[in-house]
Amino acid sequence: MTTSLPPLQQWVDEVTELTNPDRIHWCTGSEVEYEQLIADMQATGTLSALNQDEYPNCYLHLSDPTDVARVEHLTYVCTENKEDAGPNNNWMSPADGHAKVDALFDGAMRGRTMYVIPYCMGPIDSPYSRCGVEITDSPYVVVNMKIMTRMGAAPLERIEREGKFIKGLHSTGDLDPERRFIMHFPDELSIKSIGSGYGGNALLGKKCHALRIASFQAREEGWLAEHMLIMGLESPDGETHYIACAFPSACGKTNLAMLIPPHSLPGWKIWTLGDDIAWLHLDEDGRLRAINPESGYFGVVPGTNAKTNPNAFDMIRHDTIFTNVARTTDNEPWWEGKKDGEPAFDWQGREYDPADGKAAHPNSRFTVAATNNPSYSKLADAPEGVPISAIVFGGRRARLAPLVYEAKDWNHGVLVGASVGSETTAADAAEVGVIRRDPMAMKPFCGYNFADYWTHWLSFPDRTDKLPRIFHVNWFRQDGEGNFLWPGFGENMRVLCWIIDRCENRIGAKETPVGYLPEDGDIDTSELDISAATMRELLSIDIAHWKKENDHFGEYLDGFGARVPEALRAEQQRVAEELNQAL
Ligand code: GTP
Ligand code: SPV
Ligand code: MN
Repeated sequence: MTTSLPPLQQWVDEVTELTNPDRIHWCTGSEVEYEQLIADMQATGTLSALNQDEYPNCYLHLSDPTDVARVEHLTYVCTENKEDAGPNNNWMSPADGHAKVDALFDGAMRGRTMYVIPYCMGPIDSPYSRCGVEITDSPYVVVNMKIMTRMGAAPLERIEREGKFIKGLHSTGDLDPERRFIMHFPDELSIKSIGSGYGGNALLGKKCHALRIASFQAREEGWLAEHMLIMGLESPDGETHYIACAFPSACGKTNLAMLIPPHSLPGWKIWTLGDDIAWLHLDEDGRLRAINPESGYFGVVPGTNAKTNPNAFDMIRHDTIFTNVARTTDNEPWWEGKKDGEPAFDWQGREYDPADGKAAHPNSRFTVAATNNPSYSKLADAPEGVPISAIVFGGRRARLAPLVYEAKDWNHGVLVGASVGSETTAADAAEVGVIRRDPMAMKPFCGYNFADYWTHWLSFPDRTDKLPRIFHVNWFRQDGEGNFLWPGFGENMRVLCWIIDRCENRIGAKETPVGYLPEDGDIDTSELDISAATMRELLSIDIAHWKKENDHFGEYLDGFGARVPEALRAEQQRVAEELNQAL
């Protein structure tokens, strides 16, 4: 297979010339191709089969131990003007960026096969979908892209018809962190990534294309590319509301997107459309509609068990690629929080010794087709997407943020999203557990200056009066001893019910300087072992602490200088004044 599209053929030829592969393989996306790659990788030791009786078609990949997470410090946005990338991104000029990585790509595929992967982000027949081509020398990337995207012959046909595609060049290089770079060239609609084989660094359709490049395009074209799950909540009388939720990496999107409601809420049903990325467009009626550009999940494994996330626990029992988990003596995958079995070998393939640390890497992941999910929504394939009733921001905050609150209006909601703070997690290679600003959960993923991004968000009320309501949740509030105050997981449904009631104007709320909070008793806690005092604590607002937070956010905005939109400043100052009055 080659292509009838000259610019694509020309780019493949250029890359061939630069990287010098032994062979070129154009991916068709067929099952036969997938199985052949799985067999090849078992032969080379890149993958090993897990217990096929208990975990049919499940395989384990162990990364290089220095290559187990995204690397924000090595991720760049290359624009002519540094200000366009903004203080939120590492910057290089396009010329320097190309020079830096092209030197590393020179001859990088010698002795290897070069795979050409045409892919489509979003339903193949959706006007909202966008295509790309990833060139890689990693068969692990190919099989992951097969699960995570619509890949192969059908996307190639669309690319040839439209003549448009994002160029993504990837090589694992020598996996030396000193020679690892993830470069984005938004003006050229291209990506170059070298030196990592891991997830968001290497599966270029995901964070590189569907968030960094797409967010840049979305601003120019009037839509949004966001780090959001999409889920449907079907009530006992059969009415379904769709919501989109942005939480930072490893802060609960996958788990929320496929939760099973508690027994005390009979008749409610959850439908999953996506667990990580949403593309949001205004439709002709002015409603915000979402599609999930992905077709699979690259989800955090630790913590997944039959109680916390039964849908995920079932879906990763077959046809799943595990990355960096541990194994039992029976060759079953094992991870912290599995609540079943014992580790025999750790994520580096060594005999398990607790002195070496955790058995599974905290950022170990499963790759699985979305259709494996028992709560998969067929509308995930609908070209028109689904209408969004509520946008929900959230973070991992031991203190401060209450279980749930609602923004007063869209502009206030933009402030709420922009001021998301969260404890860092193992999803990035940097330090874990420190609170940082993660606006809209997009700190690692916004492909341009955050100040311009907030301006873009604030432009939506000029275009429609049918925008969704905006909320904030926090499942991670702790007591003095470090225990979570809220049970989380399926019980989060109780909070989502309040959100839907608010959207439908079925319930009142308490007005505070930070937003609308549930009245006592309005979050249904029936059959839940939680005291009224704990609920009060979960829904309490510490005005002095919020004042500090608001001041801190004001200083953070200062770092973006004159580009910060006036309306965001005004919101921050309005809340500051309300907090002062309440003090
Ligand atoms: P990315 O894929 O990195 O973008 O992350 P994500 O937002 O999809 O996070 P995910 O759902 O995988 O959750 C990450 C970790 O948080 C897992 O270890 C979960 O077990 C844990 N977690 C998820 N939801 C909850 C919750 O409601 N309460 C508590 N205490 N932990 C949760
Ligand atoms: C995240 O870190 O937010 C992820 C995993 O979803 S990765 O694909 O590596 O970005
Ligand atoms: Mn993510």
